[in-house]
Amino acid sequence: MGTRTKLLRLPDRGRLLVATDLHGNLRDFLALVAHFETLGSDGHLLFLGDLIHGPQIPLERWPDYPNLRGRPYSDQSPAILLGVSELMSRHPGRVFALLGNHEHAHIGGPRTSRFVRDEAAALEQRLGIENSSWLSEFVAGLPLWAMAPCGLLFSHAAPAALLNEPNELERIDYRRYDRPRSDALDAYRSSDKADLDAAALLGQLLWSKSLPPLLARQVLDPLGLTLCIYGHSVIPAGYQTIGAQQLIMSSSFGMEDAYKKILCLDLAAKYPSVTALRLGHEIVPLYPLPSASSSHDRRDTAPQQPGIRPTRSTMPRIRA
Ligand SMILES: [Mn+2]
Repeated sequence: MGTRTKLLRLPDRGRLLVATDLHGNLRDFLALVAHFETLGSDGHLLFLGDLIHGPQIPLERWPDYPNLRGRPYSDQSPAILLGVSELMSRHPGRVFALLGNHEHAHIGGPRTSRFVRDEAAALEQRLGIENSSWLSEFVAGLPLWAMAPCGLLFSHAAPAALLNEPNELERIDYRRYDRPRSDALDAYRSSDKADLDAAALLGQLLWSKSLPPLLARQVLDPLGLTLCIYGHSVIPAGYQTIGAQQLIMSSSFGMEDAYKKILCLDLAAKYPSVTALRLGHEIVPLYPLPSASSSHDRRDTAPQQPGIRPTRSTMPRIRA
């Protein structure tokens, strides 16, 4: 896989915005970009996966789907991929995305079928051959975990992996996975770590909904980390803590606007437990949008960056 790594190491200074599970919601993506732009030149942005695959049903039929809370939208995954790619090339080393199970579906993972029978096939049909090939390359290069010196572990789903050291993640091949069983964690807990098959590990890492508090400690302690933060599940209130070391967040999908949450963190700080993540400080509502005068970074009054202009892109042009 060349220089591709499954583990992203975040810097030890600057601000970090974190959002998860956009599922093709372009309006929420642009709201997030507005937050990012208030951070100025030391801002970083991390997506915890599932950028893509949103509802493709007529807006007036939303009431027929009880899981579709919030303001109706139509999937705009192609525009989000273009936007993320544009942000990454405009802000090198400051914009990151982790692999979610919906991205994984494009490179051999289980085909997701929340809105159509095969969401990966449906999106690739919209993208066309050239852009689908770009998408596979992009997804294959996404890391699974991000670690920050401030004590945080980020992942898409619950980080259900007892690693002795984080480089063990590199054994994973995204093309090989085992679908997790409901008892996978128990089996894993009692098994010898060295024997854990990398394919089983990948399945657990992309699909586990949460960890028991004791297991979270066993995951984090060997890595010298204090807190894990992930998405994947819809939390109607926007976030939920489990014990002292886990925060599940919901930024977009399945949410009412008023409850959508993002994180705004100080990479130079220390976060010893979930109580260090305070509503209104580290846990920030996605809406209302930040005004020009309010900045997440109280030390920085750098001028705002211009908005997204699709002028230069590493991604081929998308068909309408
Ligand atoms: Mn997911």
